[in-house]
Amino acid sequence: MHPQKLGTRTAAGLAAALALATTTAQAQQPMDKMPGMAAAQPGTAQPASATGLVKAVDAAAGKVTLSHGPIKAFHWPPMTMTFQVRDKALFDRLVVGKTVDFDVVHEGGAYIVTAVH
Ligand SMILES: [Cu+2]
Repeated sequence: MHPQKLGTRTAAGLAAALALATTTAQAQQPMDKMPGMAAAQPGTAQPASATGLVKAVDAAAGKVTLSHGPIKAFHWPPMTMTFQVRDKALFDRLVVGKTVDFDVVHEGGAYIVTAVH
């Protein structure tokens, strides 16, 4: 047995394991759910305008799924995603299959449709 060598090897192994754990933890930082959305500015209360095709509505849950074009204010590419809808009256204009212009705000970590044109 060579206790000193063993000790050195174990310490080196531990350091490597710690380095790996740190890297893994950094890789698991919470991100926005959709690819390409990580650059969204948190707390952007200014409404952004966009155009989207209504894919699905869930009025009871207050949600709409839109296939929207790029939203520069949020640094978003075109994508399909679900938004919260602020006012249930907006569902009158959120009809599946219809293309709408809408305003969206980023508030409290959620993306909320505030107007439909
Ligand atoms: Cu999106």
